[in-house]
Amino acid sequence: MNKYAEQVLTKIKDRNATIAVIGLGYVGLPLAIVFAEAGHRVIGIDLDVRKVEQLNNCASYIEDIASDRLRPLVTEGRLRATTDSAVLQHCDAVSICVPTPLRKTGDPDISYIVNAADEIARYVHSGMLIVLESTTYPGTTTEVILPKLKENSAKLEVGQDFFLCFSPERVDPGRTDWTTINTPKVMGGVTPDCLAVGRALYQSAIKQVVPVSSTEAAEMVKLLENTFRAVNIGLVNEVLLMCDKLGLDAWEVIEAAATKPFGFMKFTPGPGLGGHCIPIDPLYLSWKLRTLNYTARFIELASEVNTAMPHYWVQKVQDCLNDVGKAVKGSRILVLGVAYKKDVSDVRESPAIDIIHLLQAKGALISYHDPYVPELHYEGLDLRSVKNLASALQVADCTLIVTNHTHYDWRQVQDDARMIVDTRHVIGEND
Ligand code: SAJ
Repeated sequence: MNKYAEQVLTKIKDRNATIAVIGLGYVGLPLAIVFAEAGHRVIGIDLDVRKVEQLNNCASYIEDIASDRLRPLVTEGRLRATTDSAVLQHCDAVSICVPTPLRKTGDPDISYIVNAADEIARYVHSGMLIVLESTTYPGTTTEVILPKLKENSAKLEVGQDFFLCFSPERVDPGRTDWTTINTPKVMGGVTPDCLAVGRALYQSAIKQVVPVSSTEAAEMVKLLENTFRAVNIGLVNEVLLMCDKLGLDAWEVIEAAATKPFGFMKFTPGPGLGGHCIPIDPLYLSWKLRTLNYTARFIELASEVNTAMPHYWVQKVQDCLNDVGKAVKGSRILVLGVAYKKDVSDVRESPAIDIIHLLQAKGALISYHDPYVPELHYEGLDLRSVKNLASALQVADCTLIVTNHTHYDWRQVQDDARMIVDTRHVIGEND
C-alpha cells in the first residue's frame, strides 16, 4: 500500500482525520453524526444556509435525528457545518450525499453530483478519500466523477494519491430499527487501495461494510434493491387489476399467499408509487441500459403499471359515485392522506397529487386531510388540510383513502363517511 493510503489509514485509526459530508439531508446529516460520534472531526457542507445555521445551533431539521444528539458533537467541536467548500482543502475524506432526481424528461439529473465533483476537484489533494453515496446509474463514479478529479490535478493518480469509492445510502427516514450505524454498508473502490481506505473510514463508524469488486457493482447493488421493490409493487398492483377482472379480493389473495413461510415476500397494492427513491432509482438503471441499446423491460413495465394506478382509483371513485347517481363533476371528494406513504410528511412523487389533479380535471371539488401535511403547495396545487375531520367526512360525497397514516381511527372514518374508496385496504371491503 502506498504512502498516501497509509497516511489516511493512520489518521482514521488515530481519529485524527477531518471528514467532510456534502449534502446535509436525510442521508448526509445522519452520516456526519455517526462519523463525529466515532471520534472524527466532521464538517458538513450544504448550499442551504438555514440547514447550516440550524446544525451549528444544535437544532435538528431531520425527523429521526434528535437535537440532543447534535449538541455534544457541536459544542465539543467535532461537528460543524458551512456553505464554503474551500474547507475541502483541509479534509482527508469527503462523502457526497446529494439528491439525484429525474429531469422533467424522465432522464437522470446528476447535476448535484457534478457540482459536488467540480467543487472537490478544486481542492482534491494527495491523501484524500472521496466516497459517492448518492443513488445513480452504474458508471457514474468512474465516468463522471473520476475524470473531473483528474481534470484539475492531472498529476494526481487515483489509487495512488487520492482514493475513490461508491457506497450506496440505505437510509429509510423514520425507521429506528435499521439506522445508519447498523445497516450493512456496501462499498466498491476504483482500485483495491481505494476500497481499503474507504472501508477503514466507514468501518470506524458503521457496524458492517460489505466490499464488492468495483464502484459499478456497488452502484448496481443499490439499483437492484430499489428496482426489486418497484417491480414487485408493480406486480401486486397488476394482481389488483387482475383480481378486479376475476371478481376476487386482491388483499385476501395476497394475505393468504403471505402465509407461505418461504419463497414469497408480501407487497400490497396501493394508489401508486411515491417517494423520491422507488419511482426514480429504477429509471436511472433503465436509462443507462438504453444508452447500451438494451430495454430494461421489467423496469419499464412496472413503471407503466405503477403510474397508471391513480387512473384506476379515479375510475373507482367515478364508478362508486355513479352507482348512487352522482357525477364526479361537482361532487365533494375528501382525500385522506397526501404523503407518499404512511407516517411521513413527504409528498414528493406522491400518487395523491396525480389523483387530485385527475379528479379536479373532471370537475370534482377536492379537499384533503393529512396530519403530516398541513398545507399542500406542490405541482400547481394550493390546498390546506381540513381542520375538522369528522364534519369533512360527513359532508364529502366520497372519501378517498390514499395514505394510511397510523393517526387515523378507521372505525370513526367508516362511521362518519358517506362513501369510502380505500386504496390501502384499511377499511376492508371498498364501498
Ligand atoms: N408501496 C406500495 N406497496 C408496497 C410497498 C410500498 O404501494 O407493498 C408504495 C408506498 O406507498 C410508497 C412507495 O411504494 O408510495 C415506496 O414505498 P417504500 O416502502 O419503498 O418506501 P420508500 O420510498 O421510503 O423506500 C425506502 C427505500 N430505502 C432506501 O432507498 C434506502 C427502500 O429501499 C426501502 O426498502 C423502503 O424505504 C422500506 O423498506 O421502508
